[in-house]
Amino acid sequence: MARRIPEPFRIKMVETIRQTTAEDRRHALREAGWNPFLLKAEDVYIDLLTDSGTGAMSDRQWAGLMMGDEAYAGSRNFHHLADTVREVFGYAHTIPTHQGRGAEQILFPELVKRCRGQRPVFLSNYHFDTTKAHVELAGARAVNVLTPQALDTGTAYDWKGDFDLPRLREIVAAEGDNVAAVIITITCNSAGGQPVSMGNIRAVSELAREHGIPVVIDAARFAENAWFIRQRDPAYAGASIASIVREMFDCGDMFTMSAKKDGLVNIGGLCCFKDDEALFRAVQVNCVPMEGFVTYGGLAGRDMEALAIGLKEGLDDAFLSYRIGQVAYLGERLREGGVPIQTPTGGHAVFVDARLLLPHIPAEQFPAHALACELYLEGGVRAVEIGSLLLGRNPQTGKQEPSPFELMRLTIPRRVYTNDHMDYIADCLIEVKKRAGAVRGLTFEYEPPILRHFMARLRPV
Ligand code: P71
Repeated sequence: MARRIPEPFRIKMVETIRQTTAEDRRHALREAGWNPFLLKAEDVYIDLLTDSGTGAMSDRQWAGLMMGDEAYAGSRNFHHLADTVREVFGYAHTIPTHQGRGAEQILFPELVKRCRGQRPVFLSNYHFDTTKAHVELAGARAVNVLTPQALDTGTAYDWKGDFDLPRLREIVAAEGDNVAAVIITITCNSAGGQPVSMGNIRAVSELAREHGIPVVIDAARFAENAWFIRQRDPAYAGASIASIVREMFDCGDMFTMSAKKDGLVNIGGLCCFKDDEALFRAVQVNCVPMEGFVTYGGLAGRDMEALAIGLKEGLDDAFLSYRIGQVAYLGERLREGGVPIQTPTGGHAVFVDARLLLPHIPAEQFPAHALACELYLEGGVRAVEIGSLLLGRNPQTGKQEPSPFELMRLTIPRRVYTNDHMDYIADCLIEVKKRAGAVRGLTFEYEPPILRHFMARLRPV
């Protein structure tokens, strides 16, 4: 087993978390309709629902909060943020937003308006669920063009976030003017926090440029992607994270970002443009009624200050090596314990393959969700399903969409839990594995019509 990388920080403030009894947890889960989303956070011991907005800010970021300039327009913190974006990404124009989906809702309608075809389509390695929702709200289609290597969780491949390039070429040729944009999601969340290689980013960008298609980067986990490139691509072995980030973003025309991940803040997003001033102005117009005036976009001045600081802290070598190392350590413990996971382990989470762990539970009884419930009952650990429950039904036919994965995501917040917490999580899941055969599938008691996973109520079959 690889040596653990100790936390590159010391702890100045602590927040008590409460362990519960098995009886407490049974009661809480029943009350929550067998849906971890509906649990009270206080009934959770270790919360791995998401890495989004759940990280710990540094002393420097907290100090930045005190420097908030709460002017309605043109605050000093906005300018600090825009300068930081220019420095880190090389993009001239910045619009702050309240979070990632805020950026999506003001950008995508403009890309659809500019699309020359009659049936606009967005092509991505994999659209995250809010991204797909905003593509569809803008009246376009969302098509995923992920490398097939990502689907085989048991076989290691360095770049499971890559686009399937031959397939992308075919679709671009067939769709012609309908292609509104290509969205490169780094890292690829839905495939298991998997990186996209620099070669793939460059090839996708060149193909798009040949056809006059705009390239959007969905940048939520951009620093983790850069770290993987340095780790796995010998051409970048000696490169700085900052230089890899610049090279990745040189391949894009604009980016949307949920800053709640690698931006190391609890709230915030960005919508930025390299040099397309006309598009930037058009998106600014959308920002005002949807997010707020163009120099705050739904954020307080102090939030923008914390983000300006966080964007640069997130590039730190020692931090990234520890961060991704911690997730990898949890992955290794689970693999050693015989728990099947997406291999290699992702940047922000370990994705457990519930199809392999609970083969007796069919997709329509949501094996990964059943596993998440069982893990909560075992030790108060809250994970999240990324599978059939999340994917939902086809809105036209009402039939369950076939999901390429049935994964349970153990998402690790940044700088929050220690390596001892990782051991606890692994011990709990290995315990659940021992009784895997007895875990039962789930069926709906209440199924909401859209985004059902958030509010659904279920019961064991
Ligand atoms: C994640 C999330 C946030 C989430 C979503 C659903 C349930 C719980 C938590 C958000 C992303 C993302 C990518 C690649 C855009 C967004 C939207 N991820 N792109 O993974 O991963 O950003 O949440 O700030 O609006 O848990 P937003």
